[in-house]
Amino acid sequence: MQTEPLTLDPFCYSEKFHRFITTLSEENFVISFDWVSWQNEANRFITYPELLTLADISTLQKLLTTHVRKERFCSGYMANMIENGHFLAILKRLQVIRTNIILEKTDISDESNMMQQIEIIQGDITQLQVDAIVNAANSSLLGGGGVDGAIHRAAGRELLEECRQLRRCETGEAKITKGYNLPAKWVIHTVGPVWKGGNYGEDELLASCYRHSLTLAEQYQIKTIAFPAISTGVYGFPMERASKIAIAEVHQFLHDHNSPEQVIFVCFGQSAYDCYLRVMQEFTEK
Ligand code: AR6
Repeated sequence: MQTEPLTLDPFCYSEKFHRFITTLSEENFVISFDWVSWQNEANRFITYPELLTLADISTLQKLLTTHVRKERFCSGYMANMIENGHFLAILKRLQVIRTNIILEKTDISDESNMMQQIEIIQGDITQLQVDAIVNAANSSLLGGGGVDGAIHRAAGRELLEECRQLRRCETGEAKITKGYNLPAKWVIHTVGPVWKGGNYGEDELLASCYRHSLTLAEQYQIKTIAFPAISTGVYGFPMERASKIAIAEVHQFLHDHNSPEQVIFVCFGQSAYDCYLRVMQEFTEK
């Protein structure tokens, strides 16, 4: 734990703020950690400040420690962040977590722990260093466009060879292969439903994709898994409806099982990302 005296000058915050920071340090909220790797992590919050609404308690500790330790705070990424007014968001998130703590009378409630296992990011799933990425495939498993095409391109021809041996995969089911040239060790191929207006079992089939993928992940002791927004591209499933199903299914699975440890929803583009964040927010407030 850091024990240095807190120096907030030249940042002239209010008396109330000063008291708040002092309380935090008394509560051991100021911690030691690896500053170098933290720079990258902190950068995510600058690019996507909305992530603050989902930050876990150790991230908040780092954010606040960075802030309290003025010299890092001035020279590093955090300066921009605080100047852009996101510090309030950090405090708000802290307040939410603290309310949970008080309500549950435990360190952190099971529910908030579970929500911390879910992460939403924007990006290209093929770049992720996770144990497994999920592919929104078609039932032939022989590749196609969208995320399927991107995964096959990045993994190389060996992936296609292994997929060929698997033969087919039915809608709502999942099969696993190695990741070959991908940073991810495994690829879980699942086939989402084609959207036909919503009255042809599409919701249940999509939910089944998430359940089967997570079941395979558990069998293969996969700790971190990333999902694209299955069926929302070529297959035309409406994004908001699909993201509600995705979040609800993952939440239920994490509630009923001890693994995987981390589930990442990878959104391709700003509007998908905004949608997931909004749906996740609504879900946590329920
Ligand atoms: N990383 C993350 N998400 C991506 C990426 C990427 N690199 N590329 C696209 N997405 P889609 P589907 C998003 O069409 O609707 C294929 O041809 C995309 O923006 O890939 O399940 C298959 O072979 C969208 O939100 O999959 C099938 O024939 C989501 O991934 C068919 O498409 C899913 O879009 C499957 O259609």
